This record gives sequence, structure tokens and C-alpha cells, in this order.
Amino acid sequence: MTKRALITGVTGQDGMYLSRLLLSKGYEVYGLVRGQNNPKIPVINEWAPEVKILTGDLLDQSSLLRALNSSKPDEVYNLGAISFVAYSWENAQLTSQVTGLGVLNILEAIRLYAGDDIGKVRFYQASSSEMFGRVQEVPQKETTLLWPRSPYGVAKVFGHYMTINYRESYGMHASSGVLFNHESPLRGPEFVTRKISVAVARIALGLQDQLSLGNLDAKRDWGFAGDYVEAMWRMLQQDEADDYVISTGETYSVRQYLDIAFNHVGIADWEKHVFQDPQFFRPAEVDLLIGDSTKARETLGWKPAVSFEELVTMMVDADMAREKSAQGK
Ligand code: G4F
Repeated sequence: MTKRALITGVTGQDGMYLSRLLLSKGYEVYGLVRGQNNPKIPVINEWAPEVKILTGDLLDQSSLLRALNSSKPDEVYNLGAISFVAYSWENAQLTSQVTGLGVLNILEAIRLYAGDDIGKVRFYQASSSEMFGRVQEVPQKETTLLWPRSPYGVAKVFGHYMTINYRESYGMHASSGVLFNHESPLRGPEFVTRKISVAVARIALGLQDQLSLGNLDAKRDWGFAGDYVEAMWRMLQQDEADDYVISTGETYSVRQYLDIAFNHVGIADWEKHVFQDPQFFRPAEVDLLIGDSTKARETLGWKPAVSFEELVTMMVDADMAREKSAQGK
């Protein structure tokens, strides 16, 4: 029997990788897209033409019910969110509604749709290492106390516990993946890794000279998004739903990312191109983020395949190719 999956946030980096993964496994894939004439629809159509697009909004429960009725999914992956942490201080209420309350809306829509047969839909919630914020232990694992440090992190904590609550209250097969930072050439240019890879390519090609950044000493546990969507799928194939930390277990600073990226294009004295600008510093920064994914490695048989250095060079190479093609070189 062909399995069916519904992905919210299908036009984002993770939605795009996950849709291709599920299609390669023979799934019929439905993607929920927000808004009329959403400019991202042609992007997903080109990336994975087999994905069937449905319109709906995490803030509009009736649209979620309609999407469930049309797609009749075996699995729902909730990747939709306002996901840019820096933006969440300026838009705390909207972030809380979409990233937090949106999770409740989709969980409740699934409960209403499934009725007495609550087990017929498996649910994945995209939780985040931002929930650890002011970290209470290093490395962080599933049992680490959550202490979010941004409105985004607070909203993710709400969604995380609501997912656990639906599992415990209704017996829903609802799992939560506490994913540490995961990047790729599909990452939005507002995130630091892609902001750097675009700038490094442009500086190497003589198209730009300077790059303004915030805190260069911030450290993250950075993995490859293509590896992380595999973990999402594996969670929903388990007999029992559960929560899993997904991470590499290694942490690097923004400065180290810059060093590898610039050296990859033959620029060793990169400091002369990089400036720190107060506008890119955050009102509160998370502490040392580094994840312990032992549970996922032992239970799901998952481990990351792409190293930090491979990730950085993959992103720089992709932006070099994009910039060259844009310049007609
Ligand atoms: O790339 P970032 O904006 O990612 P951040 O805030 O860690 O969040 C990402 O990962 C989370 C998982 O833990 C997700 F939940 C979330 O949705 C998102 O995908 O920033 C990374 C670090 C920060 O410490 C930031 O202060 O880079 C530092 N940074 C330094 N200069 C900068 C900049 N970040 C951005 N975006 N832009 C800068 O110029």
C-alpha cells in the first residue's frame, strides 16, 4: 500500500529535503503551502514536481482539517514555523502564534480527523535546540531541563510539550525531534551559515568586499539538513512514539565556519573582509549548544554522514556555482 504523508512548511529547507526522501521511498507526498500565489510554489514544483500542493495555514484550523481530509495521511510532519530566531524578538506575538499555537492547531485537527482511530496518523513535531537556551547541562539530551532564551525558543517549548501531551492524553503516535542547527545550500540567506557562504562566493568572485556579522564567537552544533530529515522519518517508523535529540555532538564557532569557508576559496586573510555590526547581535544568546544524540543513534540507528568541513565547503561550492551562473560566467 502506498503511504501518504502531509508536510507543513514544505517550501522550507527541511520540507524540500524531506519531500524528496519520502518520494524516493514511494510515498505520495502532500505539501501544505500558505497564502495565495505563494512565490515559493514554483520552487517546490521544480524541486519535486510530484509533491501535491494544498493550501492552508497553521493558524486556520479548518484549513488544516481540509488538508487532512484531502490527503488522508499516514504521517504528518509539522515543519511549518516562523523559524528565524533574531526576528522573534520583534515579532514575539506572531512567532508565538505560528510556531507555538500552530502546533496545537495541527494536533487538534489530527485528533478531530482521526476520531476513534487515533493511531491511524503518525505525527512529527520539529522541536529545536533553541529550547535549551541557557543550557542546564553540556551536552544536552532529551532529559535536559529546557530554558529558552528567545520568544522563538519559548514557542517551540509550547509545541514540544503539547506534542508530548497529545501522546500521553490521547495515545497519539506523536514524536518530537529536538534538532540542533542543520544547514544546506537550501538554507535561507538570513541564517548565518548561508549568509557567509553567499558572501564568501561573492568576495572570491570580486562582486562584494565586506561582510557584516554579529557575534563571531557564538558556537553551534551544525549538521547537514539532508541527514536530519532521515532521522525525522525514522522516528515515525518506530512502534512507540518518543522524543529524540538529533545532533552531531561537535560544536564550532561562527569564526571557525568563516575560516574554513574563506580558506576554501583561497582567502587566508579573511579578517579584513569581516565586520561586526551591533544590529546582528541578539538581546540574549543561547549558551554552549552541543547535543548528545546517543538515544537516536541507538534506537533509530541514525548518525550524521556529512562532517562540519564537508558542510561548509558544500555550501560555499553551491553559492560559487550560483553566483557564476548568475554572472553568466
Ligand atoms: O544561523 P542563525 O540565525 O541560527 P540560530 O539562531 O541558531 O537558529 C537556527 O537553529 C535553531 C536550532 O537550534 C533553529 F531552531 C532555528 O529555527 C534556526 O534554524 O544563528 C546562529 C548563530 C547565532 O548565535 C547568532 O548570534 O550565529 C550568530 N550570528 C552571528 N552573526 C549570526 C550573525 N546569525 C545571523 N543570522 N546573522 C548574523 O549576521
